[in-house]
Amino acid sequence: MLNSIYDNVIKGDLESVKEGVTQALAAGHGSSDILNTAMIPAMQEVGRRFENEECYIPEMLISARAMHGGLEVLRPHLAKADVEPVGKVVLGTVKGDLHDIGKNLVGMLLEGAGFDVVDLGVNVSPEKFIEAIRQHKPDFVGLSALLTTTIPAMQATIDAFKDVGVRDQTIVMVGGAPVNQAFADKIGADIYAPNAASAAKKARAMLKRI
Ligand code: B1M
Repeated sequence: MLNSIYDNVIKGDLESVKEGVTQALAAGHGSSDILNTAMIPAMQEVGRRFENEECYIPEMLISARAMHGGLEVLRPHLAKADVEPVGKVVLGTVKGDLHDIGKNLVGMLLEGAGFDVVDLGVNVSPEKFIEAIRQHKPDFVGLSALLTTTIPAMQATIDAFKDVGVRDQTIVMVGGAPVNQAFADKIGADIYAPNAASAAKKARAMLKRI
């Protein structure tokens, strides 16, 4: 069952992915099992094929669409309803970057951990993050980036927060495949999380400390 979800994400067969995830849940597979053993490895394989020129952007896009469909089926299982919000997060993929699957997953697990999530989407400018900080007064701002060419936008965003005096009003969390702890330290982020589960765990732990 999980193998066919894996194959269908790679093929980009949206309906089969949604059906497969629904059936896997009904058969008792846990949502994180479905994610970590089928869906995420499938996207990694798509990335490997793209790198080796075995597939191209249209194929990546239809796989991403299928992944989104599967994530929507998983959403209620990842995000528990009826939990009092423990804090608020403004989340977005930084300027110049259109990747949102990982960011969406982080959002879902933060919701599951009890956070109220304001998702600004992709290609989010520093100005838009600043506007959202002023409007929503979040406990955290989460910046996601998937490209080595867009991680400098994380630094630019944090610098812009300092320039307008909002840096001290919020905790900044960063993540995404090319990001690591050393980079997070270098740009002055408060938290680096390597994956969505750790983002939710670290966000909760940080709130308990303050
Ligand atoms: Co793009 N892409 N892509 N792509 N794409 C990568 C990232 C790439 C590694 C593929 C490759 O070459 N192997 C490569 C980047 C190379 C590099 O920078 N070194 C790449 C490239 C080059 C590009 C383009 C430049 C291609 C081109 O146009 N020539 C272009 C850029 C467009 C742009 O953004 N301006 C591009 C476009 C696209 C699509 C639009 C076609 C599509 C995105 C669709 C979408 O997201 N809606 C796409 C896809 C699908 C990928 C791959 C195949 C899959 C990404 C993904 O969703 N992974 C990717 C290859 C790969 O990752 N192996 C690739 C699954 C997801 C669950 O993982 O996003 O890593 P991830 O998220 C994880 C963690 O990183 C972390 O938690 C998540 C879940 O555990 N995390 C956070 C993420 N954000 C976080 C935030 C946090 C904390 C943790 O706190 C706030």
